[in-house]
Amino acid sequence: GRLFVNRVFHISAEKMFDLLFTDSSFMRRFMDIRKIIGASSTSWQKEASGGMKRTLNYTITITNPLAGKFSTATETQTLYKESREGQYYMIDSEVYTHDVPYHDYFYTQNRYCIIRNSKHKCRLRIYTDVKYKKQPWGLVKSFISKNSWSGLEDYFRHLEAELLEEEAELTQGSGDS
Ligand code: YK8
Repeated sequence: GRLFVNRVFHISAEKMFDLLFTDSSFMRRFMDIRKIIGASSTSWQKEASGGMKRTLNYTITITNPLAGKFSTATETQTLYKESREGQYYMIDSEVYTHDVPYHDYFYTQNRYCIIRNSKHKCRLRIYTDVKYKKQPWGLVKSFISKNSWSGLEDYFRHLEAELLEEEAELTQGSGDS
């Protein structure tokens, strides 16, 4: 896998969780810019294992010429029971893109760690892996991974940039350090 984001933000851990994992205006705006449309989400629900789960459905707009212009996607997010509100959050997200070539071969697993650094700061880590449901032959596998990595890199670079903008707005004149 790859570590796409690893940075300290001047945003509390709790706020970071709210921005990324609730129906926040930040996330709605970000999806708008990425042309991710028709998003719907279940609420966070308690699991027997002690963790929490929610499922999102949306349609992504694709710029890769090798795929169609749109694909529906399902994202299942699991908040691990080891998470501690305001301190430490670990979320695994599995994303299935249903309408891209070879969609029955792969999915994407993203791991988000939000770690409290101080009252107003947290570290965000986003680690991504392309997983295979069935073993494709070598040529297909490298085709899938090459095209997935480029799309994922673009997405998470952009997310990081938007979070930095949000940080600038939030700290604007607040005097927090
Ligand atoms: C989530 C992984 C692959 C897919 C895409 C496929 C190209 C076609 C591959 C063929 C377009 C928001 C991606 C990047 C679309 C976007 C997905 C996002 C960024 C030619 C073999 C959507 C995180 C996420 C996970 C998987 C990404 C797709 O929050 O290249």
